[in-house]
Amino acid sequence: MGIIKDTFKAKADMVTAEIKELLKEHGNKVIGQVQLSQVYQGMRGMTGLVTETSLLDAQEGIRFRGYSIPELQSKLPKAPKGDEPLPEGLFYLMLTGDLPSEQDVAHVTDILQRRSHVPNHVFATIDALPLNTHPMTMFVVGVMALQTESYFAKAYSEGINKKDYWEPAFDDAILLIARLPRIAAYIYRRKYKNNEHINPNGLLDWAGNFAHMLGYDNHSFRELMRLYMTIHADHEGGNVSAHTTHLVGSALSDPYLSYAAGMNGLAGPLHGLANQEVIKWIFEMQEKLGTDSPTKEQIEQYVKDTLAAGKVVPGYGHAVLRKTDPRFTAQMEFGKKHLPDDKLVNTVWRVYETVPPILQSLGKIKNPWPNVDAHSGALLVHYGLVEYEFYTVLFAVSRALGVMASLIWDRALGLPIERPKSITTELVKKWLKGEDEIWGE
Ligand code: CMX
Repeated sequence: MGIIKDTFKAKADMVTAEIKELLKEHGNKVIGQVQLSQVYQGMRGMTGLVTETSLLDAQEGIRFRGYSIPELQSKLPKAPKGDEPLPEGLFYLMLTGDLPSEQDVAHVTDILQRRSHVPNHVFATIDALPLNTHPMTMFVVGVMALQTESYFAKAYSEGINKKDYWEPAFDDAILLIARLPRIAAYIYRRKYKNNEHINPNGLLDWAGNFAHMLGYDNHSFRELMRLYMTIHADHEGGNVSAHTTHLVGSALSDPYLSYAAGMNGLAGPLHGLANQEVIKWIFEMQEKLGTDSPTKEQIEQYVKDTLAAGKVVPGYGHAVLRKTDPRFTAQMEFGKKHLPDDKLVNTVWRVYETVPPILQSLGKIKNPWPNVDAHSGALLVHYGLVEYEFYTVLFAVSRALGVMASLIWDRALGLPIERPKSITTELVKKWLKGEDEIWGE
């Protein structure tokens, strides 16, 4: 794996030295204040983690090592005759901090291809699950079965020096990323396509080959997968999937265990599963209204009915973002370019015109704008990938790029086991009366 590993190691040594210096000089600087409401409300806005790979700005959206999504679309290498970035390039960028050359990306593609063979017991384990198992459950079970391959777990049991943790973590991460498309495609073809599997095409890039193994082999679907795998890869460190991967990894659970834990979080409807919920919600709306092109007035009523039933409008809102998610916009641009007349995509755009003012009028929602999940399903349906329960698996394959790059950094930086302090309401009440103290005040 030579080049990328050496590049990473040199970078990691430099950053480790920088952090050591930084903490020596500024380690006791106060970063912010914590309010009681934050402790009860999901630690929102509380800074407590370091994640090197990307940073989220509430107004601007995500930046990967400083680059916005449109910048990535113009600066990252592309497939032949392609316009969308190759996600391997984003992985290189997140891992090393540097924009890759065409050659760097070809190197990553090559590394992934060479390691993409999935052992048979993984397929056998997935096959043991009933066909009605949710694809995300099959996916996580598949990842857990693959854990038998962990270099990290083996090296730890053999007594590895802590300075070297990063190396087997690196090897595990690469192997996992290389194999996930095959596992995901296997689940898709098993569950929805009569168990008729498609062999990998070793001449294609990572996302192009994934599209091929899923059975969608035209140029624009491959382009969609390259874009999709790029924009879903990372969203800084505090979201449930990234944070869980980091947290579980901090116990020195190996990358397979950590990633599987993170993906169990991605499978929640307020996080990654929202992509299936969005399209399900739109299909149900179409069925209820008896039309595949609902008007704005019809959508308005349907949104109000959803809220009155005590449900969320899937695909809208965000814990950090306060504007339309640039990942939504990137998909909208893709739609305008490749499928401007698609009825479902046009419905998504009409929903976009309708939902924000309604959510805003409620007065309690901090972000009425669409997130990444509001758009993705409609594009997939256009190409025939209509089985929406599978959508979160696509998200999960992409998310591996970000959380694995971060996990390698965690081990290289020697980050310790994560262990924040929790309190009881009993203590809070005593503290408010001045009868007790809260540790760390
Ligand atoms: N529809 C209806 N109500 C919503 C809402 C939505 N889309 N978004 C937020 N709210 C409600 C919250 O449930 C909360 O209500 P209560 O006070 O009654 O509990 C209130 O508005 C305030 O919430 P908030 O501070 O604006 O949002 P949070 O940071 O608590 O939650 C999120 C963020 C994403 C979980 C929430 O907006 C949501 O549930 N959205 C719909 C699900 C979704 O699209 N999730 C995907 C997010 C992106 C991803 O991770 O993939």
